[in-house]
Amino acid sequence: MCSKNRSEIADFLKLYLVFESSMLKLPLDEFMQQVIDGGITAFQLRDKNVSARKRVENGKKAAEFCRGNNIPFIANDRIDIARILAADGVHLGDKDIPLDIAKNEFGEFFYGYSCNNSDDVGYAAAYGAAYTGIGPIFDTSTKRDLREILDKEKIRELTSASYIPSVGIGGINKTNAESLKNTGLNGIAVVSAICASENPYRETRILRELVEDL
Ligand code: TZP
Ligand code: MG
Repeated sequence: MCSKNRSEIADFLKLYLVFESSMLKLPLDEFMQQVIDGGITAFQLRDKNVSARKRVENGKKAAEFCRGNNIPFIANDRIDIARILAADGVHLGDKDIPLDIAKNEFGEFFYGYSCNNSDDVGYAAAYGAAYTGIGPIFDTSTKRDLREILDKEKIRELTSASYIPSVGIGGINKTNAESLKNTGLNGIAVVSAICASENPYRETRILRELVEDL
């Protein structure tokens, strides 16, 4: 657990890995070592395709790697799991526990909030989200019930609607990451581009280089 200022948050959003163990081509330990060596800047335990028990088991291992390498560890949706794993942050969306209630009851975490429109950004700002996840940026099969895909103009509108640092998500990979220049995003969040890779180290390195001059 730790508190972070705005510029620290903006820095760690550069290359934010959102983890799904069901996609991995390597054992978890090897995968974690590769993505850390490759240069991820934040880690989110999403892991929606496994039981809560397995998610906690995976999260324990992943959190150890993160903690040993100064990578913020964020839990998706589940504040109970965040607490069990002593996460730094929790990521919530419009179907999850409301941000204001979560912040009041579980104030030890910083909070990220998923945004698809200006109402979401207004809500994130009103209730003190530390960062916003803006998307989907491109089409993706990783998430069901995908919201409206955002064009560059819309992304710019949402990033400039508040001072909250923001990370883009949805279908981002090495072929399209560069197109996000000048959108106001502080970084990219990826699931399949890294999790489903045969060579997570190489994939992470390439993406990290691409986002250096976002
Ligand atoms: N939220 C919006 S799109 C998405 C989430 C969690 C999935 C992104 O996955 P991928 O594999 O990087 O397209
Ligand atoms: Mg959620």
